[in-house]
Amino acid sequence: MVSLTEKIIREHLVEGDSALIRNKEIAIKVDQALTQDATGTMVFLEFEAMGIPHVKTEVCVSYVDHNMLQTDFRNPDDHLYLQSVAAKYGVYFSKPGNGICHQVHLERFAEPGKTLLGSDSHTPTCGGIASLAIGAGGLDVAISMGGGAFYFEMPKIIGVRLTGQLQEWSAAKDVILEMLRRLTVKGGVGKIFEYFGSGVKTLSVPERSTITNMGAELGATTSIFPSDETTYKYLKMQGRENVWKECKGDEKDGDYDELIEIDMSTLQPLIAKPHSPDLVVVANECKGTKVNQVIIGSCTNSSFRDLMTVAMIMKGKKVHPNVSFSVVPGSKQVYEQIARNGALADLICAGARILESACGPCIGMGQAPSSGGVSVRSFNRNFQGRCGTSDANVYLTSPEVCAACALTGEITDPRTLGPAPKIEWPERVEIDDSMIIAPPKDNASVEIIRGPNIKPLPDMKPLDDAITKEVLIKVGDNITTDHIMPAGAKVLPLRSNIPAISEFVFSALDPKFVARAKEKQGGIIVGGDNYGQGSSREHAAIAPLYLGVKAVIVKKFARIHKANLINFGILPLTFIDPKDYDKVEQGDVLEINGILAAVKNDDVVKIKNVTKNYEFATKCELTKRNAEMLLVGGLINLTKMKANN
Ligand code: MIC
Ligand code: SF4
Repeated sequence: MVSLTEKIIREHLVEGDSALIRNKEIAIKVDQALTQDATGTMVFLEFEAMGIPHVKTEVCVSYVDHNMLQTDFRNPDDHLYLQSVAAKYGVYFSKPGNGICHQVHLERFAEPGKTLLGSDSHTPTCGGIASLAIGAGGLDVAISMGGGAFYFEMPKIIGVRLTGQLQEWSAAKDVILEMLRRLTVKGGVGKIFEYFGSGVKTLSVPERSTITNMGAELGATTSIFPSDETTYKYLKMQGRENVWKECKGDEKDGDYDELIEIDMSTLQPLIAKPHSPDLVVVANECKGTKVNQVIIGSCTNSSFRDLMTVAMIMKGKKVHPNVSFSVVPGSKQVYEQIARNGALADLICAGARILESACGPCIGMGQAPSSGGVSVRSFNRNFQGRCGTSDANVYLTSPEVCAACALTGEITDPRTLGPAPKIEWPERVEIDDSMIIAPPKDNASVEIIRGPNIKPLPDMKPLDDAITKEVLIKVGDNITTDHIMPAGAKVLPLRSNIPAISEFVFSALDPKFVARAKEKQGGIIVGGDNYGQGSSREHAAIAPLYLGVKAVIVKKFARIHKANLINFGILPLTFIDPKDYDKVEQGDVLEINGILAAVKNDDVVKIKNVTKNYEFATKCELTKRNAEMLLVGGLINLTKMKANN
C-alpha cells in the first residue's frame, strides 16, 4: 500500500531515495510558504540577506496575528516592515485583524496535495485539508521562499484509523487529547500521523484541522487527513472548489509503520491538566474545580463551528459571576459570520469579552489569569507561565467543556447541560479578502520601511575545534522553547531585536542565567529528553548564541529546535549513556576537543568533565548537509558561501 503522505512526498521529492527510507534525509519542493509576524521579521531579514529579488513559491503569505498589542512604536513598526517587505518580494500580506495565520490559510489558501512550510509549529493545521503542512524554523522557511528545498529526515508514518462517530458533547478536540493521553508530548517525534478510516467522513474540515493542529503537541512532523467529499464542500463554501482534488492513501492499512485505532464513539469529553498538553483525563474527573477564567480561541478551536457551538450553549444564559469569559474569533471571516447571524449578540448578552481576531491570550498577549488562578481554554499549549501568570493553572479542553465551565464557574462535564447544540454549516460564506493585500505587479517603487527596533542578525562564526566552557544551566525533560525564550506582552515586541530579546533567555526558569552567561562569556546548556519542544521560534537558538552558548548537550532534541540550533551554528550533542546526564552539574567545566573531525566523520564526541575529572561520550547526529552547515557556522554562512562559489 502507499500512504497519502508518501504519495505527496514522492510528488515533491527533489533529493533523497524515493524508497523514503525512514530516518534518512530527504528534500521536498515547497509549494506554499507562510510566516507570522513574531517569527516573520527574522524570516524576511534572512530572505533579504539572500539577495533574491522575488519569492519563488507558488504562494507565500505573511500574516500578522501574534504581536498585536501595539503598546508602543515597536509592534506597528514591525507591521509596516512586514507589509512593505511583502510588497517588495511578491508576498501576500494578511493585515492585523484578519485572523490567525493557520485559520486564514485554511480558509483562503491551503490546497489538497500541496506542500506548505510555515514559520510556526502549528502549520500542520492545514493537514486538515490534505496539505502536507510542516512547521519549521524561520531560516528554513526563508530558504524555501527563495526556491530552496526543505530538508528533513523521513519520519515514520503512523496510520490512525478513526471509526465510529463522536457522541453528543464530545468533540474533535477529544480525538487529539486522546492521542496525547496515549502517546505523550514526545510520542510523535520523528513521526507523521495519517488519519483514515470510516470515522473521517463524520468530521468537517475545521474539526480535522483541530486534530492536525494539535499533532504539534505530540512532537509530530505533521498530521494529515485525506481530501474527500467533505473537503470539496468546505472548499466550495470558500468559493475555492477549483483547487479540490481527491487525495487519499491506498485503503489497506496493514502497512503503516505503526497503527493506532480510535473508536470515536467511545470518547468522553477530555481535559489536559496543568502544565502539559498530555496530562489528559476525563473532564468529569476535575469536576468541581473552581474556575476564574474561560477563553475560547487559538488556532486549535476558533472556527465557525467552535464559536457557534459556544454561542448556542450560552444563548439566553449568563456567564458565572466569578468567571471572566473571553472569545477570540480565529479569523475575520468567522467573526463576520457570527456577527451577521446574531451569534455574536448571544455571546455579548451572555457576558463574553470579545477580543480581536488574533493569537492574543494563547501567546500571553493580554488576559493573564489572576495569581494562582484557574483558566480553562480551548487552546493547544498550557506550559507553565505561557499565559503570563507563572503560578496560574491552565487547562486545555474542547469549546463545549469551556462553555459549560463559563456557565457554572467550575470544571463541568457538558453532558450535564442537556441536549447538545447542532451546528449547520452554511452552503457558502461571504468572501471578503480585502484584508489580504496582494503584492503589486511592479515593485520597483516599493520602499522597505524599517523602524528603529529592527536590528540586524548577529554574525555567525565557524565551529570551534575545541571548547572549554562551563555548564551554564542544567534543565530537565520536556523543556519548551517558551522556557528557553519566553513570549508574552513584554518580550514579543523584541522579536526583531536580538540583543534586547537575549536579556530574557531562560528568565522564567533561572532569572540569573543571562548575567551568568555574560560573566562566563558563554558556555554550555545541558538538557533532558525532548529538549526544545513547542514553538518553532528560532530566537530560542539565536538569543543563546548571542550570549555565547556554544553547545547544547541533551538526552534527546525536539525536531524544530535541533534544526534551529544547527541553522545558527550551535553544536547539538546527545548523551550516549543517559546516566551521564545525571552526573553532570551546573557549574562543571567541560572540555570538548577534536570537534571538527568528529562532526566531519560522524564520530563520537568525547567530553572531559574537568571539574569532576571523568570522561563521557556524546553523539552529534547530523546529516551530511547539516555537518557541512555546522562547520561553517550555520545556514546563512553556507548559503552565502555557495552563492559566492
Ligand atoms: C506558539 O504557539 O508558541 C507560537 C507563538 O505560535 C510559536 C511561534 C512563535 O514563537 O512565534 C510556534 O508555535 O511556533
Ligand atoms: Fe497563535 Fe497560539 Fe496558534 Fe501559536 S498556538 S499560532 S500563538 S493561536
